[in-house]
Amino acid sequence: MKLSRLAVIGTTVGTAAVLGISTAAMATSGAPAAPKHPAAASATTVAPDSLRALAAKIGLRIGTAAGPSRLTTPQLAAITAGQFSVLTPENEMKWQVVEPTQGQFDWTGADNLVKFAKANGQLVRGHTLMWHSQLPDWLTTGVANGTISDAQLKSLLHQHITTEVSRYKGKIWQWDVANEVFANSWDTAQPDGLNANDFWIQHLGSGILADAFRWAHAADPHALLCYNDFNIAGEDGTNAKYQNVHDFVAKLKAQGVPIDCVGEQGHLDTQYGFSGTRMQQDLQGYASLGLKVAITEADVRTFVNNATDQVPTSNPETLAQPYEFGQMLKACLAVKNCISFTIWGFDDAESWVPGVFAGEGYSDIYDVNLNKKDAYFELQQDLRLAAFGAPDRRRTF
Ligand code: 9MR
Repeated sequence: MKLSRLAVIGTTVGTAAVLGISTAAMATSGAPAAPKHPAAASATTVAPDSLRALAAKIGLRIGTAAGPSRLTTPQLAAITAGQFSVLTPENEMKWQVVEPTQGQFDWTGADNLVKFAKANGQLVRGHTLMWHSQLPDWLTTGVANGTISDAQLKSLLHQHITTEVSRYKGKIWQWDVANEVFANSWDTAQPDGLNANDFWIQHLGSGILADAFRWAHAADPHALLCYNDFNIAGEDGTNAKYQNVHDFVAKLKAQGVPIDCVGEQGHLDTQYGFSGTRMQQDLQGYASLGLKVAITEADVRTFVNNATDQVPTSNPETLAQPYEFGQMLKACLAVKNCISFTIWGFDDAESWVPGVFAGEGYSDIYDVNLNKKDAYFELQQDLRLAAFGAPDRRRTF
């Protein structure tokens, strides 16, 4: 275990000092006014060779998705705090979790994450306000049986966004306002590229995106508001989904809709093609619209022997996994507007992958026994080298 090493070489100092930057200075970009974010008040033990400390040298935030166990299990919590400078609640801010019964809220998980982040000098990516998945049963049932009309659905979404964003006003750096509403090659696309069968598009039409961003902005004018999706930078052979998202957000910007960033999730699989060069070009394409960009859910899965041990079944795949992680980070590093690089969790044992993709796993940067993998060292080395040439994000704020 690397904990003893962390403790030995780590220096206990104010996190802002470790990061070489104030939290407030990191916090904004396209946001119209001065940011209001919690000061990095804690004394976290951050090793100088940790991912977060190395990335701080160029003003990049390194993140992880954190469910409750990554905040409370001591070994996991030490990594969550020691390696990362921004946290995303893996599930705890989703509508199903925060309002399981209509009008009855449970903010426990979300509050705990925000508290943990504050204590450890970390920012928070809020995730996610409008998504077809993990909606409360009372909502989907009501829509299905007609007791909730489309007009009522719109008003409920407005209320949901306002309630949640207001609750955490000033405490969220980036919000994933809308998630996964564009069509993939296997979906039915509308002429504007949105998924015709997406729950929100089906019931409320394409205009709901602009509404959602406006409602979120009204509740917290200083949070960076993002559109978040997968296969929108480098993974899609035709690049059609990228083009659709690009053109749609360009239109939103032209209409004055308060959108500040695009999040590329970065869920890769070594069996498919992926172009780091294309990812960089696409991230730059969004950046050229005046948007910030972020890698929001990076992981790279591959075929493994079993879901418990998660040993890759072929040698090239073992090499491809860290290579593709490195390609994603390098693409982000090359684009000055890329402000954060978040990994979806960090250890294979807790990953969502084996439960969803039969026979696959090994998708994170720590193995099932919490040992650092090649992917960790790949990211660490890329960040070390970045200090010698990658554009410094701090000058963009
Ligand atoms: O990692 C999340 C997993 O625990 C949930 O069961 C799942 C439900 O769909 O959502 C996972 O996170 C997703 C994220 O919120 C949006 N992009 C895809 C992620 C992986 O499915």
